[in-house]
Formats: sequence, structure tokens, C-alpha cells
Amino acid sequence: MQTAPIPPECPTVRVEDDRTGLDIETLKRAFLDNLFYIQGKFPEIATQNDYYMALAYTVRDRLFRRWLNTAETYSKQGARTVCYLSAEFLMGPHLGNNLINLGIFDTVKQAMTELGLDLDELFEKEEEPGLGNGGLGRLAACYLDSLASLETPSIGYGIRYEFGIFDQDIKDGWQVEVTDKWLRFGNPWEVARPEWEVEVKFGGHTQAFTDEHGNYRVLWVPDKVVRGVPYDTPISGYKVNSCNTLRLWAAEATDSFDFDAFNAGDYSGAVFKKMESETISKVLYPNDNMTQGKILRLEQQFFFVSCSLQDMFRILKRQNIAIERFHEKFTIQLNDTHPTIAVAELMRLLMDEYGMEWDKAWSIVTSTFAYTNHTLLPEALERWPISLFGSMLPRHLEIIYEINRHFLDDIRIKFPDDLDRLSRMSLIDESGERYVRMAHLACVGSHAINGVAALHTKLLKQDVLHDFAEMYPEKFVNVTNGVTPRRFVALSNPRLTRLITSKIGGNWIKHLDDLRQLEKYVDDTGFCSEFRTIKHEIKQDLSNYIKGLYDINVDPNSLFDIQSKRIHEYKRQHLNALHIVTLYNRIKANPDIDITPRTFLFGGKAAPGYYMAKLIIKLINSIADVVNRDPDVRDRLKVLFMKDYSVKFAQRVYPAADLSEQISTAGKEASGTGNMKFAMNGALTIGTLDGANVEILEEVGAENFFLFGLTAEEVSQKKAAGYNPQDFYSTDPELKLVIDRISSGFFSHGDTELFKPLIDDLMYHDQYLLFADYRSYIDCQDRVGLTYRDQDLWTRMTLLNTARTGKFSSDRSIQDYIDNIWHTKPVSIDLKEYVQGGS
Ligand code: B1H
Repeated sequence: MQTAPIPPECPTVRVEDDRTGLDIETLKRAFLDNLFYIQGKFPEIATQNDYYMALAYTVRDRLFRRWLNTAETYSKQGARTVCYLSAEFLMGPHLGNNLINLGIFDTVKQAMTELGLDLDELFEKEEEPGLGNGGLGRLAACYLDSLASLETPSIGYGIRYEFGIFDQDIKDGWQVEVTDKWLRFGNPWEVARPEWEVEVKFGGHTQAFTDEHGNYRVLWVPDKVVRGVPYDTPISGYKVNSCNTLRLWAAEATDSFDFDAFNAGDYSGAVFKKMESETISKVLYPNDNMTQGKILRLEQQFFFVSCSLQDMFRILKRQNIAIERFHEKFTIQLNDTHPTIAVAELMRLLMDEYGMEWDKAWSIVTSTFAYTNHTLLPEALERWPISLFGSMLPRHLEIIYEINRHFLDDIRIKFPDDLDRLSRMSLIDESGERYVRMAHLACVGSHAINGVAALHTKLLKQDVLHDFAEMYPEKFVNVTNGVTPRRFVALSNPRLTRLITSKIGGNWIKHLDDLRQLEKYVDDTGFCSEFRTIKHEIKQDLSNYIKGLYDINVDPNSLFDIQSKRIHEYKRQHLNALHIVTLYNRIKANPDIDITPRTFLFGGKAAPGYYMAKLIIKLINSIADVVNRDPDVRDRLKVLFMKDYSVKFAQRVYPAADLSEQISTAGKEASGTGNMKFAMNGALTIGTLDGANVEILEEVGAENFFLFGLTAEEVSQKKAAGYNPQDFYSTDPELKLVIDRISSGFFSHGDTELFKPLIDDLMYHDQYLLFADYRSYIDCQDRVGLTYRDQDLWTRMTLLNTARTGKFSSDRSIQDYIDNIWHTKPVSIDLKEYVQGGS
């Protein structure tokens, strides 16, 4: 058949242009096309959500070209790949971040304006994937951004929770949890890859047998098999063509799930079993820095770990790489102990599925894994009762026993006749009920172990992992955490970004150390006044936002004093509350007292089962009710607990802060990362010598940091000497008045019972030494108040904070991992055209 010639008046249309072009006209055309063909709407009937979706698809199209080019290049080169295994990825909204990384933020903003739309309103429509609790999950997300920006081949592996971290409402001052239905309107950023699904076994028993070569082998006969289906999200790098993958696993029932039950006529029983399989990826456990020891949690951990390792074997096979070279192709980072079962699972796969002998398999395993520890808190150290573990993962328990046998032999050789050491270090805790100690398994199965800030790594070596540091000193390294300046400065603080770029060019977004060049403007009054004006405008914006949400007036001229992070006793939000009551008491005693007006803002979620944390939220809200209404205060103090803190909201908060509260008991916060985000955006820190605060102080200079409180060493000494909080209560009249006011029911409508658990805890235990640090904190806050009155000095200090936070870019952290642990090479990606019908 003859094809009709293309009429000469018809221009050659290149279909792919609408999916790749970055100029404004193409973007507008592509956007309207997606609105029509994907959302099925035309502008007259489209909702804001339709517009958001159309724009998301338009951006996704541009990512796809980079994504496919990247995958193809990595695959052809068989590139060494970082696999970041994490039970949490707290990604935050994708749209704005991808616009920044693709370098099309301004063009798209303009395109939307020309179509009569407001880009900021579209951003509001994105439901963020809240698949994490706090710092640990957000760190994983920052690291994916930096890995892509540093052109490092990598895959983030995790769980596609159907319900992420709960939404927080506040009713009568109390936290109320609401389920997070983040997938309600669909997720334009992910692509399901059912063709790469895998099966994961659970339960049952093992059978030993001898294979045809006479080798001892083990067969695992499970009693449950679940399918894992991968969902992929493209992870763009900043102004590079690299686009990596976040691969999250969803649990589904296997097709054969119901066979026996179904045949036996037990239809509903079969369906229940199917539902049970799907519960595995249903919900994120909402505990930060605490383990609950639930069966389902171990199922989740094993589920995503097994899926991910099987996926790596699939990749090896496709790239024609021998199994023996697993550790050359992949380096696996364990984000805390949550994925540590991977050590046993990789042993099982190598031996039971691929017939490898023990020593060879063990050498591959220990060359593959590296372990990041994120906490020193005893309640967060994972251990699983042997009985639970053995019935869910019988083969893995055998393997762990065998690893332990070899390990205990190694200890005996290195430290002869030290029985205590053997029981302290064993992978099995035998002091009472028997447990598998996951941190010990991680240490033995990894070639590198790192803490997340200098002090944290030091304390790990000194205390929690002391024996392991003696046994394997060469394994220990520090990698101080970092945060991505793309999301937390360029995207969230466009005004500051423009100002900085106008002075030093835009390179700093990729090389954050370049911010040092700002130091030369500290005496430039014009620059400083612009710096200050920007902060004021952002504070005004946040005030307007707060007015809209809470109908509360906050004065942008007041000092914005912000503590936003998970609610936890060790983070001491209640110490901050004691300061507020102190100032309030001073006003009540002397209504004309001259104090620096302040707005106290709090944000953060409490674990639903953490009673004390919830009571702290109630206390803050109760104080707010009294202070905000009292005419004597004359608006000099405002207190607000901002509900439902999220990544999206955090991006509004960091740029608006004057003062960043980083007041954990020294030795308790492993690193902190919010501290870095505040400082980059020009907030001054009031903080203890804890976590990364130590390094922030070192970088910005002690004169630009409000330091208070006991050191980690002093905390230990005080506790060892028998700390008695009442010594402080009875000798500091201001502290006494604060505590008495709260106890008297002053903030609880006369109810003296409400806060009693909190007050009694402080008076009789005070595990986190609030009373011991109270005076030092209050005096330091008084210095903050005075300094704020000297706006020139304050601005100078804030400018130096921004200029000196280059170290805290996650690019630096990732480079540390690459240099000291992963030894990967960057792979740069050429953008090639994909013409319809092949390239
Ligand atoms: C951190 C956790 C954590 N450390 C258990 N540990 C969890 C532990 O669901 N669980 O079982 C969840 C989270 N999170 C945080 O990690 C530290 O407290 C911060 O100081 C640190 O900055 C952050 C990232 O390293």
C-alpha cells in the first residue's frame, strides 16, 4: 500500500519535543496536553488538583528522558552502585524540587502565570509522601538528592507504605492522630514495575539435605509467601543529567495464596489470608527513636530487605556479572539496624540459592555491607525475642547462630579467657529471655560502622559499641550528617537564594563551601540591610500564614524563637516551655518590665503511644492559652503550637526563624539535622554541646552561637554522683515559681492533676536533667533577648551563620561516604534523543 505524502504545509512534528522541551511555549503546550489527555479535563472545568497533576506529569516527562538515559548508561557500564537500604524515606513534595534540579523553576512559574495559574497554589496541592518519622527518614531523602547530584549510581530501597506518618490534629490542646491517605488522588511520581516482582517467604521450617555433589545444604519450607511489587520514583540530581531510582516495595498476596483454603471451601479464610499479606506494607510505625518489638515490624523489615536483595541478583544477572562479584557491583548501606536482617538474608541467598560455601559467602557479605548507627538511646536499640524471630525466620536464625559461633571464636582468639566480653558481645543476649541483638549483627556483618556526628561517633566508641571498637578499630568512621541545600535553601528560600547569587554567583548551590565568600559582606551595610529585610519579609509571610490557619496575630518584628522536631523528652521541648513560663512570671511580677518581644513557635509529632510526649504538647498549648490571652502580656509573648509539622511545612519554617532551639540533653541527640537547616537560613542557634551542634559551633564560631548547659561528660558525672533535681528546685526561686505555677493548676483551669505526671517526673527523676540545665538556659536566653535588640550585631551574626554552614551540605556527607566507605566512581550521563520508534 502506498503511503500518502506529507502535505508540504504540514510542519514536521517531533512528538518527543512536547515531552522534553524546556522552553516556555513547549512547557505550556505540554501542560495543556497533559491536562486534556491524562486528567481528561479542559481548563474551564479543571480543578487545582487537575492542574497540579498536569504539571507533575509535564515535569515527569522531562525526568523520564534523563532517567532512561541514566539507567541505560549504568547498565551498559555495569557501574558500581550504592544501595541505600532504609525503612524510611521522608521525601517531601517532589514537584518544586524537580523544578529546581531541572533548572526550570522560573520558566515554569512564568508559564503558569501566563495560563492564569499560581505555581505556589499548585505546590500546595501535592500530598507529600510522609514515609518517615523524622531525621532518619529525611536524611535518607537528602542523601538520594546528593547521590544523584554527585552523579553516583544508586538505588534507594524501602517500603511503599500505604499510610505514612499520621496527620496531626490538635483538639483541646491534645494531639489527635488522623490516617495519612497520601495515595488518595494518585501518585504521578511513581511507576509500578510488576514485571520485576519477587516472592518473599515467611515462617515454616528448614530441612537439611545432601546435594548431588555430596554437599550439606538447607531447604527452607515456608508457610507463607508474599509478593513484593516495586514502585519506582525518579530522583533527579541538581543540574546534571543523572536521574537515579527510589524503589519502594508494596506487599501483595501471591496468586496461589488461597489454594488450600479455597479448595477446602473456606472462601473468607482465604481472603483474610490475602489481606494479611497486604498488611505488611500498610502502615509506617510512628515511633521515632524507639522500638516497639512488634511482629509486623520484623515482617516489614525482612520483606523489603529480601525484595531488595533479590532485585540486586536480578540486576547482576541482566548485566551478566558473576555472583562472586556481588560486592564489586554493589555496596549496601544499612540505615540503622532496621534493614540488618540483610546480613543473614544475603548469606542465605548466596548459600542456599546459589550454592556458595560459607567462607566465600561471608567474605562477600562483609565486603558488601556498611552500617550507620543513628542513636545512643537504649530504647531505640533493636533486639528481637528468639522465639518470635525463629518462628518467622527459621533459616535466618540458624545462620545467625552460625555467624555467632565464628564470631565468638574470633573474640576468644583476640581476647582469651574473657567470658564477660563473650556474653557482652554475643549476637544473642542471654541475660534473661533470649534476644537477637541487631546492632551486633550489623557490626559483625559490615566492613564499616559510622556514627552521624563527631561527638556521636566518639560516644559510640566509648559506650554503646565500645567492645566492637576494641575488636574492630579499623571499621569505625565518622560521617557527619548533612542536608540538601537544593530543597532547604534554593527551593524554600528563594529570596535569600537570589540575594546570595547576586553577590557570589550560583555555584554555591552545588558547592556549599562557596558561601564563605559572603563573609566579606559582613561590614557592607547595604548587603546586611538587604539580608535583614529578607528575613523580615519571610517572617511577615509566615505571620500571614499563621493568621489564616489559626487566626492569631504574630508580630514579625518580634523574635521568632522556633523549636520544630519530633516531640521527645530528650529533646526537651518542656525546657523551652519552662523558659516561656519564666518570662511570663517576670511580666506578672512586674508588668512594665522591659523584655524583648518573642514569638514561640513549636512544631512536631509525638508517637501515638508516648504519653509524656503527648502531655508536653498539651502543656505547651495550655501555656499558650493563658499567655496569649493575658492583657498584662500586652502581646510581648506569643506562643503557638503549629499542628501537623511536615516537610512541606518545615520549608516555610526554617527561613522564618531568628532563633533555632537545639536544646537536647548533651549526649542524647545523635546529630540533629534541623539544626543545620535553620543555621543555613540565617537563624542563630541556642544549643547544648550535643550531636552536630558541636560542629556547627565550631564552624560558625562561639561568638555566633548561644551555648548553654552541661557537656555530655558532665551529664554522665552528674548522674554517677547521684543527681537530685530537688537541689535545683529548692535553690533557684525562679525555677521554683515556674514549677509551682504549673503544679497549682494555673495553666490547667485549676486542675492540679493534669500535669502532675510531668512535674513529678521532673521533681523526682528528671532523667534528662532539665533542672540542672535550667539556670544556664535561662541566662543564655536573656543574652539572646539582649543581643536581638542590637539588630546590626544580630544581622552580622546571622550572616556569618549562613556563610559558614557549607560543611553541612549532604553533598559533603555523601562525598565522605564515597571516599571512606563506598569507593564508587561518578558516571556522567549524556543526554541522547529518544526519537519515536527507537534511538
Ligand atoms: C534517629 C532514629 C530512629 N535516630 C528508630 N534513630 C525508629 C530509630 O521507627 N523506628 O524504630 C525510627 C527512627 N532516628 C535520628 O537520626 C537521630 O535522633 C537524629 O539525631 C539524627 O540526626 C537522625 C539522622 O541521623
